[in-house]
Amino acid sequence: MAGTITEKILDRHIIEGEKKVGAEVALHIDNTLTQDATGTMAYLQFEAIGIDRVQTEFSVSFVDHNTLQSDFKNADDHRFLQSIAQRYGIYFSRPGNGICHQVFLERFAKPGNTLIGSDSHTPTAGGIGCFAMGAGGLDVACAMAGAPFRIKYPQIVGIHLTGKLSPWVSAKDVILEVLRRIDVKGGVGKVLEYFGEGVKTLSVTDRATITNMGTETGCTTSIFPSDEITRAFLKSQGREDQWIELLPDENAEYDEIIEIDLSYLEPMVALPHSPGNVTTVREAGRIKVDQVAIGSCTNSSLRDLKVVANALKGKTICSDLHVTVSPGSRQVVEHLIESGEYRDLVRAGVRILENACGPCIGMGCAPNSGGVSVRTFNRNFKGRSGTADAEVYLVSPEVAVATAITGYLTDPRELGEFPNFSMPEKFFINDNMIIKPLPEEEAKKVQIIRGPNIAPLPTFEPIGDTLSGKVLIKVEDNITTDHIMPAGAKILPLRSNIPEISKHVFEAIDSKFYQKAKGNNGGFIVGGDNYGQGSSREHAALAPKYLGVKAVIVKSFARIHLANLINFGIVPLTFVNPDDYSTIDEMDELEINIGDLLDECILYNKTKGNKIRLTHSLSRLDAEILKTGGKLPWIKNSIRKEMKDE
Ligand code: MIC
Ligand code: SF4
Repeated sequence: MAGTITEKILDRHIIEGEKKVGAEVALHIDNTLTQDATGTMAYLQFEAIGIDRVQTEFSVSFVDHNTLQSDFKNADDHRFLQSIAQRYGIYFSRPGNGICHQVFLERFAKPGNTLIGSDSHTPTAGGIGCFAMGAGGLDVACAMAGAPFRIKYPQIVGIHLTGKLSPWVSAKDVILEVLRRIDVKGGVGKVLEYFGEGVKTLSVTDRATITNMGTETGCTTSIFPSDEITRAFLKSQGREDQWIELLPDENAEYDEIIEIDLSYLEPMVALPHSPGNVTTVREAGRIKVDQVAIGSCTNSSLRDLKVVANALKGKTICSDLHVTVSPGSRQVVEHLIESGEYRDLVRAGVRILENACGPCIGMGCAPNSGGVSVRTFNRNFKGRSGTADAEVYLVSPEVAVATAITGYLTDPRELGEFPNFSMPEKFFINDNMIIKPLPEEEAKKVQIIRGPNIAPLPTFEPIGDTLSGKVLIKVEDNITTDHIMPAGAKILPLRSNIPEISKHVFEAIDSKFYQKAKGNNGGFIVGGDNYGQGSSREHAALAPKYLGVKAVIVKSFARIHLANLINFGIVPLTFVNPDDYSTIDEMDELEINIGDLLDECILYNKTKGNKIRLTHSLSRLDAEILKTGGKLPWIKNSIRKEMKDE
């Protein structure tokens, strides 16, 4: 197989390993990004590695998730992050500058580069032809220290785009269509690579909307070519010199092809409570709506907000609902102000929020009880909005604005002509909220500011050959990291304090989980398929580990969470026979002989008196990391050795 973009980039970045689907390869990582909610841990871990300065081409630290500052906690994190960025040679995007993925796309992302970010929507940069993956904070810390990032060599799925989108249909509908077809685990182990004539009809930010939400398929990443449109975008951002052409060869072969004729697409919607629960807005029917929330890293570009502003021009939002807009970046805001479109939004009654994640991660603007919220975001997991019984629908900015006007989930084609607006040829470039790395000698003098919210990293012991304990919880398929380690305005401020945040593990599913884990000296988690889908938050592994969870036994795992479990010394095991799932119950007493973790192992269910075969997808290195008690203890010597051997 030759000539896909994925192969071209991987060929230039593979340091070790065989180019064979499923085989582990080690990749050189050019750039990293972190955001505040995962960043504090990532930088504490980077410090623990003991390297003096980041080893990447460049690394960027953003503050965008947690900006409420309802007490000292957030503010402590922000101070810590700024000082640590200065100490170790990292760019720092100050709070208020914008959502990490939007700002990274505008000001940093480079076609042909590899990027990992401690946020699952890092593939947004795939819109510019960057091979960008979400990862746990510890893996990002390792990449900052110069270590390679390991992935399973992916299957390459070609998504062949033909035709052109109709008015009122946009990039969000394309990715919702992909999700309709392959659902929330259809992308596991795969890269979704877009090609074909239809690609030329999509702008870079359209493409970024698609690669952003590709994450919801569980894929390793999604990527678009870097073509003349990419060049024009980089030029408009004053970065044309960073453009390289990156096209698939004529004879590029894909492991699988998905055909999408853009002209046939219509406005789509993901119904509660899964991004894969997709249908057309037409089929969903007229649903009464209480809130419309526009923004997030999926749909907060200038183009998206211009659609909203222009459709609302001279109108007032429906009196029955609230509308929020969270712009993606200051650049977007500046343009909206300059063009007068900001005023159109304000006059229509929109509540304009900060350029940050905001309601997407439950940081304010939770819907009313049982409320219906229509959002341009990428996730609608139950409770994520901050209201346990809210119903969240995911749509394009076009559907959102039509809904804001009528008060019902509305097909935007009912609004008549698509509004006319123009995009700037050159964006306002103002990087005054991005603090540049200091020269090395000056950086060494920087004092790191650690407020009381920055708790020390917990340490863990090596793992023995036999694991025993009780099943603390048994869960179903598609459990998200939001279920395991909730976020939102109450819990997000605890991200830098593992003992505190661990009190909230599985809170929404089982309010007694913390007590059970404590009372039984830890134990096991049993789950179904696609366990740990969603975010990259390593707290969903780190906090259970802190509570003594020894192994997670499921039918299958989501990629980033699986890596996080290994990193923190929780053994990830899968049933050889998925039917065995039904034989285990909560509070069963188990004993698992894991040996050296190079083979299958046997679970002995003492309560039921039966034996079950378990397996795993661990490499030799993973097994070694696990047995050492996780990547942090392993890292101090091994990472340094790995870097010396290169
Ligand atoms: C999310 O969208 O769930 C988040 C919040 O951005 C997470 C990261 C986190 O939990 O801090 C993600 O997607 O990785
Ligand atoms: Fe922020 Fe939401 Fe994007 Fe996560 S999905 S990075 S919370 S905007």
